[in-house]
Amino acid sequence: MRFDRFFVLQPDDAIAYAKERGFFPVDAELESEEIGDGNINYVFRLRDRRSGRSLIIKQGGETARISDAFRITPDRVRIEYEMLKRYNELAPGLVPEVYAYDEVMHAFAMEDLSRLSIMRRALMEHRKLPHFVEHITTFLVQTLFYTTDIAMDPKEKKALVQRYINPDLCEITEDLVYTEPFTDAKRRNDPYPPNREWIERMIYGDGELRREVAKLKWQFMTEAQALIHGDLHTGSIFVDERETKVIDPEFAFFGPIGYDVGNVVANLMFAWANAEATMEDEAARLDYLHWLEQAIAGVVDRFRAKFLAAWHQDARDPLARGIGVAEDYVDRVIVDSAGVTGLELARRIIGLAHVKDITSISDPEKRLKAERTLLRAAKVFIIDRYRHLDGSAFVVTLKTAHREEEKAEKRM
Ligand code: SR1
Ligand code: MG
Repeated sequence: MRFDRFFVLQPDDAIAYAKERGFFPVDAELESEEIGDGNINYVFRLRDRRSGRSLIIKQGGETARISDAFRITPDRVRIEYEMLKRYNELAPGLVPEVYAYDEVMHAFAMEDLSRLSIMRRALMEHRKLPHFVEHITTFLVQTLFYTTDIAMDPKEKKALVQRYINPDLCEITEDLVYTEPFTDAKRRNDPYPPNREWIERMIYGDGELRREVAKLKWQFMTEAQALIHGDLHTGSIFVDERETKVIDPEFAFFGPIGYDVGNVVANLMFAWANAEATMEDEAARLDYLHWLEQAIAGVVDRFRAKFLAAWHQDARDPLARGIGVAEDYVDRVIVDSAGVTGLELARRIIGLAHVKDITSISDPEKRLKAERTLLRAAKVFIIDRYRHLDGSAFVVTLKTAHREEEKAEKRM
């Protein structure tokens, strides 16, 4: 057999593999394209010219695609496959279907979603997504609340904690999201050169910021609150005007719920900064920014409302029924989400894994302004996270940072 030992597939290998595994008949006229644009894995789209049927094969190598410096266990592919199956049960319709996992080739097959767009691209085209807030908050509550000790049998939950221990991928997040953006500890940060000096002064030079980041990092490393996605940015979501599908849960493990919520919120803010910098028509720009602000606030507020509803309906722990217990719990999750919003904003600007929303801003002055606005907001989200308890507080921090950056620009 050709596929009884691991190697990284090329597009032609993927055709042979898909036929051998029975995903297509041997006489199918397959075309194969590697379409992965993430930092870590390889993604092949296979399509039968005759029937039009298509399928995705996703494969993980022993190092990250972005750099061989990241050696990461291929067991992450098993985690991703199992998570997608679990999500199909917890949040049906909001993830792709998955078909088969191969532990030798570190690959699995899943539904082709190419009728949809990667959300980051859709937002950079300034498309409004009328159902996104409802879909993503349902996804968040279904996958997060229902994997906490409040909703699960604690022993079953502990067995899952063991099953989804994910040390290599957690290490990437601990380094790239928590440590390096605030210290440049491994000397591999990659700030936009005209912004380097500002970042050294305003970010690396801020002791209070580092102290609060340290608390958030220990929380990420120790709080097995729920089975989180672990990388829920807008490159991990497919959308159109009707559908939303979450992909890529290879960073999943039992961690703080706010990590997922904060990632969604921060990535809507990257879209906000992109629209602010690139939309020339003022009326269209203001309209789109308003839609994004409503989406940011909506994610926080609808998450909170649905989380409380799920709690009041399905909490199993007798202590969870006490007056105010659910509200205190969800308030803390929102505060944690604010902290993570700040971390994600900072790391995508300062660290080595950037986002196109920002790097594609071609006017240097506008890119600087976008970056500094988001970094000012990031500091407030991290240091003053306790005063972010509802969606409007998140929007106020973003818009205040924008006004402050405008004032600072005028003083220069
Ligand atoms: C080496 S991986 C860099 C980043 O890409 C992934 O999507 C995660 O966001 C990770 O931090
Ligand atoms: Mg990914």
